[in-house]
Amino acid sequence: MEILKKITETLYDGDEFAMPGLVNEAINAGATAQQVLDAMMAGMAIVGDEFSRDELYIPEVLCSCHAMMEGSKVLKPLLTDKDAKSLGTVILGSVQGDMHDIGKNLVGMMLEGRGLKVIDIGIDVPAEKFVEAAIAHKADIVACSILLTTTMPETPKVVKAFVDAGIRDQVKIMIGGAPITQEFCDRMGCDAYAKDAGAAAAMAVAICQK
Ligand code: B1M
Repeated sequence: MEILKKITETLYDGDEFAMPGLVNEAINAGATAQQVLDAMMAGMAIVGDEFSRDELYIPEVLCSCHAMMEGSKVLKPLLTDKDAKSLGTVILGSVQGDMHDIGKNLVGMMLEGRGLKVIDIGIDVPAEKFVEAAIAHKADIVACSILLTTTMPETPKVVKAFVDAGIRDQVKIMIGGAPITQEFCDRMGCDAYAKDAGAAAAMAVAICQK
């Protein structure tokens, strides 16, 4: 579909003002919310490749992020069902030292879309804050987004914080993000790993239904 190609290009160009109109146009033309999301993510993948080769710089990357966020706002009602009865509660955050939040926000939308209550505690979250939030909200799952190889070592700190608080057996710890693998999840003693937002939502539902 031509409009999806345009969305990928516009995401790459970082035109946050054009994005909502294009997303609506695509939906009206019969594209699904997932197809539109995939088109935006294809643009972000190009941005990521060029960023890693120093062909794009942080201000340009941030323009693409804003375009992604404006597009996501239009998609949110299509990906979530506010009337769904809550299956369980998830504390969601990016680990300490990690400022990336686009993937985390998508995970949050998908979780809500599958009927989970999401408490988003933001970015750069220290291990103890995950514990405090889990206790305060009687959470079933703590979901940590990890985008940098340098923030991967936060994972054992989160696990240890739950052990130290004496509630490790009451909360499932789910991790995900570009550098995370199932092998890393198992080695760190976490309960679940999900590759992307859709898989995270399916995993969270399965955990809460057990
Ligand atoms: Co950053 N950054 N960044 N960055 N950035 C990456 C991650 C990088 C791979 C780019 C690169 O070099 N190719 C690289 C990491 C390399 C590494 O760790 N080995 C990198 C770097 C190095 C950095 C800085 C250190 C750069 C610098 O300052 N020199 C710096 C670090 C800041 C910090 O966090 N302390 C930095 C800064 C930034 C910006 C601020 C410019 C911006 C973030 C803005 C924001 O988030 N509001 C940014 C961006 C945008 C990126 C890239 C280009 C795109 C990330 C993104 O939003 N992708 C990224 C390159 C890339 O990913 N190709 C890059 C789209 C998003 C939908 O995907 O976040 O992967 P993603 O989320 C997916 C899955 O990972 C998964 O589901 C999501 C959707 O399906 N997922 C989960 C995520 N969390 C999950 C949790 C789950 C389950 C699945 O369960 C709990």
